[in-house]
Amino acid sequence: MAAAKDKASAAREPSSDKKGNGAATVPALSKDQELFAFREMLMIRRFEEKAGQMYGMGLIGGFCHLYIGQEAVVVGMQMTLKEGDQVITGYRDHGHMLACGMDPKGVMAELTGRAHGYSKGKGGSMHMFSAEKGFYGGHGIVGAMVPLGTGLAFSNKYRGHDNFTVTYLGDCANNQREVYESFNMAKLWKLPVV
Ligand SMILES: Cc1ncc(C[n+]2csc(CCOP(=O)(O)OP(=O)(O)O)c2C)c(N)n1
Repeated sequence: MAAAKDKASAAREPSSDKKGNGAATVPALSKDQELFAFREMLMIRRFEEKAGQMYGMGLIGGFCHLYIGQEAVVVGMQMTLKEGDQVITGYRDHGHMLACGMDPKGVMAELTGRAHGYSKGKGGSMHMFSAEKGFYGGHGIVGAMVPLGTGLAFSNKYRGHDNFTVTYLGDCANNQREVYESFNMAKLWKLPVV
């Protein structure tokens, strides 16, 4: 037990190897950052639990893809971004919207088809946007966010903006043609792809 505890605390120590040569690197988060991350993840989890419940009750029409279990992915990524960076994803998008700082009430209003939802109640779970918060959807077509995200990244370069575009995709999108075409375009436009 003691050994397991030691291992757990050692894993949380920031790595001194900044180059990550062979060693796993753990970001050094302050207590405030950890609390922020925890609150964000919990907010997403509670939102999704409620959305799932409401979907089961027939209060949400159309599709409703939940992000339960992946909260750390969007919260961690979001904490690395700065003002003006963009985020785009597929249809499993509630967690991304909340992590981007979109109003949970606006997202829930959209899910329940209300006029004050992010797409005036006409888009639903898969189609919400907020350019103000840097969130570019919400796309129902598997893989479609990749060329769109590449276009966003190109717009940053074209306009001389020092910004980053995060494009999320599921593993099922990996063999879609447009993903490879996007990589080719990114190469042609000399966009740094991480
Ligand atoms: C071009 C296209 N083909 C098929 C579908 C139907 N479809 C909806 S969800 C899905 C699976 C997607 O899996 P993945 O991208 O791994 O995302 P996950 O649901 O696992 O988060 C498919 C094939 C679609 N929406 N778009």
